[in-house]
Amino acid sequence: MSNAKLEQTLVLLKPDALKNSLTGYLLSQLSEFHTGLHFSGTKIVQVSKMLAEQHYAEHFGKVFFPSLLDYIMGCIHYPDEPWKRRVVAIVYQGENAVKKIREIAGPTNPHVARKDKPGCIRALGTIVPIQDAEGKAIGDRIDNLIHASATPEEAEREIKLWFKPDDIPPLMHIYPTAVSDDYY
Ligand code: 3AN
Repeated sequence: MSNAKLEQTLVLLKPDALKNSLTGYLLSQLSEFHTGLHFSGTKIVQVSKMLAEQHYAEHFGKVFFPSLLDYIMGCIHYPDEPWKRRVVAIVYQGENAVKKIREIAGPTNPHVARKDKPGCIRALGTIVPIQDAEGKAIGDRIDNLIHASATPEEAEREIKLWFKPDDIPPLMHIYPTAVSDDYY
């Protein structure tokens, strides 16, 4: 029997998680033992500006948008080592995958996470003020270690953005896939 009907969600281990060697901890927190979920895809991605803009399209035009792009592209945590600018992108699959991973990730804002849900992943994050050219504070950058899709609809959009169909084993596909006979 395949897992084809089970929900999928996208997780990104962001550059601050890599920089602080938290990847092992995060993977343990998200393991099958804790969540009952399974990997169906994983890759290391050097995030292009186009991918970052597409992923965070809903925040386009907000004051923190440029710093959000720099953050996910790794420019903030690896300013002088461009080869280290990566995220670990993972598709997890299983019953209620979106909700289960959001629970473990916790609230978006690390201050709120520490107050309301101590022990969650984002409780380990930080908030950095953003300044304009004159040094005036204009907003915040939220470094919260992990991205987790917010809804099954968002998960589908994001997984299709980050992964190609053949990055995921055929028996774990949950979205219809066009097949071309031209080259086979
Ligand atoms: P979540 O990541 O919890 O789904 P979203 O989708 O609202 O939250 O935001 C995506 C990312 O955009 C967040 N992880 C955070 O880095 C950044 N972000 C969201 N809201 C703000 C804000 N008010 N100020 C600064 N950064 C924000």
